[in-house]
Amino acid sequence: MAEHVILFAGPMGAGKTTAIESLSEIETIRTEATNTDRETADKDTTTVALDYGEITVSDEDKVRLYGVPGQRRFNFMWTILKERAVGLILLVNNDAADPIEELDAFLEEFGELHEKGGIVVCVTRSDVAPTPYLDKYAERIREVMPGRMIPVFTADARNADQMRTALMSLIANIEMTAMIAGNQERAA
Ligand SMILES: Nc1nc2c(ncn2[C@@H]2O[C@H](COP(=O)(O)OP(=O)(O)OP(=O)(O)O)[C@@H](O)[C@H]2O)c(=O)[nH]1
Ligand SMILES: [Mg+2]
Repeated sequence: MAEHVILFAGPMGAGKTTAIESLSEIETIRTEATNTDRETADKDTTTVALDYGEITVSDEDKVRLYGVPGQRRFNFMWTILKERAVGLILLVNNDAADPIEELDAFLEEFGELHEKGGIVVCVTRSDVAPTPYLDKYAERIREVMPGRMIPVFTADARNADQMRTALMSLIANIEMTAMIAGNQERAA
């Protein structure tokens, strides 16, 4: 049985806690506190340490789902959880003040996870704000991480099927990365 540790990162209100709740087969662990920054995200609570959930895929792979806080003042948790993860689901809410800048900032912070396994970008809340379109995200990814395979999806974090599609795409990438690394080791 293979085990994967997947990180959910992205700006405040992107839907990290919601996505883990949608996907998890177990009752999730949450660390929510009162949200004092309603200007950035108009919701009652915000994550202050982590979210945790689990899902089994293809009957044998257990996937541990960790969410980090979106607020930078809690970024000590980013460092701790980044170490453990082999893949990243980067959620960006399309109604953020500048979602492409958010994409950029989070790729800079978490981009190394591409080399460890893979990254998938999910653009959420595009029903609330239809633009920017996905091509703007793809363009920025090509600029800041040229030559890397980083899929971009539109996804509603509340929708388990959509989040599962993104997760399965990430796991396929992680397994491909592991296979290539294995082949290189055998050839060395
Ligand atoms: N309309 C709409 N709402 C969405 C969508 N995706 C997520 N949401 C909502 O957006 C909010 C996201 O909140 P959280 O899941 O707490 O966001 P988070 O990324 O964990 O935020 P922090 O922990 O504060 O960094 C929730 O109210 C979700 O129900 C979407 O695609 N459309
Ligand atoms: Mg959260």
